[in-house]
Amino acid sequence: MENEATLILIKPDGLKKSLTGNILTRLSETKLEIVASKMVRVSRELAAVHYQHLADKPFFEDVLKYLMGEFHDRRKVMALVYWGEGASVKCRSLAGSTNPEEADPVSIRGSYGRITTRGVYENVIHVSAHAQDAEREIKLWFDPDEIIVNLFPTRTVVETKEKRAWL
Ligand code: IDP
Ligand code: MG
Repeated sequence: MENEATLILIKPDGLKKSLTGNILTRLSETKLEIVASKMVRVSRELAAVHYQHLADKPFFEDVLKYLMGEFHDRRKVMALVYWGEGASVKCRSLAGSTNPEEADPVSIRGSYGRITTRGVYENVIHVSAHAQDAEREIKLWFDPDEIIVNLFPTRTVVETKEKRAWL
């Protein structure tokens, strides 16, 4: 297997249930390297582009609200990039199936996920499906300078954008 990167999101239910430590411990079994991490307040636009492949599904709206934290009073997710051999396959295997009731009971989703009465699969984490999806998703969630290795080709841009600085 080749070295590749995968995007992990600890979704708002994972944060609210205080599962960050458990999830990171489980993922450490992969021996992959964490090359980026941050907390993100998820805009509707970001959620919609992230889940663009579900746009025609009846649960699309609820999945956006879920990722934005509207069901959990936690308007944030933890985003991480894991890097190494077979990163997506290894992390998805630990995550378990999309439907938490069908997921292996000892997988992360099988252990901690649920289907809500609204029908949303609250499955605690996101893992990119494969290297190609991972590239699209990592570029969506992270800037090159937020990742400590060079994953993809970059260009230099001159920005004049205002930003906050410490007083
Ligand atoms: P994945 O997260 O395992 O890659 P996707 O098909 O990409 O699965 O779906 C993205 C997310 O949308 C899932 O993690 C889950 O939260 C939600 N979802 C997917 N399919 C369903 C469904 O049939 N009903 C309700 N929610 C779903
Ligand atoms: Mg997916």
